[in-house]
Amino acid sequence: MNACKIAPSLMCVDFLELRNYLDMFVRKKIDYLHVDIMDGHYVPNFTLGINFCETIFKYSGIPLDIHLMIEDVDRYVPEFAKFDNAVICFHPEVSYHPIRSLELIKSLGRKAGIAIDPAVSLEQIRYLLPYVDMLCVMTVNPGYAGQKLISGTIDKIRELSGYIKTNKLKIEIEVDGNVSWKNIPLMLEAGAGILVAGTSSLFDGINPVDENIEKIRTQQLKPV
Ligand code: S6P
Ligand code: MG
Repeated sequence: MNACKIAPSLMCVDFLELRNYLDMFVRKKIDYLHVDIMDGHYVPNFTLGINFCETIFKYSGIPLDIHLMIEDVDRYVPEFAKFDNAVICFHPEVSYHPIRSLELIKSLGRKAGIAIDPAVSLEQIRYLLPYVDMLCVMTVNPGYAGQKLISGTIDKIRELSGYIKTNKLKIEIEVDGNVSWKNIPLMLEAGAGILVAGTSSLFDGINPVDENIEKIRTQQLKPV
């Protein structure tokens, strides 16, 4: 099993401690900062925004993993594409022409991804895959942290991973939602390569976050 990448979910941090967390993420060579962008329409919640992205990227230089949970994707992509090395994911069901949205992201020099709602199947996104750099497989309903895993989603990671290998596509699989100590080995075994770590692991409120980073890095080596 290859080393997995870790993308801390920043909607789960204690904002009063943000600077300390960013310093530590730089020290720990964290791969991505996962930033959830919600508009109160596509999902019934609001979270982080463009100014937040500007602040944390300017300060840390860590590539942003931008998870758009918004309508009107094409209108906002250029705003988020200004962050070097970012990967930008959107939910294809909210774009009239998702291939056009993927091409827009790539034309602006960024990696393009799609986020897959728990109810969306491989069949529904098959024709998008040749244009995709990353799949963000959601294992909870989009909108909130701290939810329970929806059954069947880990099997979907396995199915997608098999499809990617069979078709020799170059796509990384990220998993987002209830990435817990119990679920991490199952998700990795199924083929996930990037873990969005939120309240179920990194920010579990039990151990310090820097120790939890090490725990994830160690845990991935253990057999399921
Ligand atoms: C949810 C969002 C996620 C959450 C993450 C929280 O809509 O896309 O990125 O931040 O799932 O993790 P946890 O461990 O609280 O489920
Ligand atoms: Mg997310």
